[in-house]
Amino acid sequence: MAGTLTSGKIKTKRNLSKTKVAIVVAEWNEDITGALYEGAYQSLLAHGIKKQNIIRKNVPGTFELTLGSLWMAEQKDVQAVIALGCVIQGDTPHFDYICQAVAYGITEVNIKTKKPVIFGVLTTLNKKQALERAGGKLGNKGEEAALTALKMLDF
Ligand code: DLZ
Repeated sequence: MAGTLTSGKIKTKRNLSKTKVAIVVAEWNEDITGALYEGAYQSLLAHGIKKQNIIRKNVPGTFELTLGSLWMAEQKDVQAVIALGCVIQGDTPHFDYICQAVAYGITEVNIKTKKPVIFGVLTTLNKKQALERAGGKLGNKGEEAALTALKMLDF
């Protein structure tokens, strides 16, 4: 893929041994979001972030990622937040409302808290596309979200 590294290891200037990162995970499509979490978690560990400094919080669905991320980003000792969700298109416009709401919501949390809050939300037409991006043939977008967080921390 052009542009940026989406998997593997990156070099960071910052020493990450004291960096605290929150990962907020939507419970809808848990098989997918669980795999995204694993991708993000393993990547943070591989870059030197300590186990005890990776805080996982669950929210019911992707729509709730905005508030969950805000609560975590407002904590003084949390330096970055990764929001993970998976919205799969159904027969109703619900998909569009959730996707739009969370995209705006997460943007606002970035601006309000001035901390990196990473948009790790899959928005796919079907389950197959989601699986391909959650450890399948197109990689793991959770890992990609972790790398994005690390790059923003290194800004
Ligand atoms: C209601 C709903 C639907 C239809 N689909 C999804 C989905 O594909 N992925 C997801 O994460 N959440 C979904 N939800 C739940 C909403 O995100 C939210 O939890 C509810 O609307 C309650 O606010």
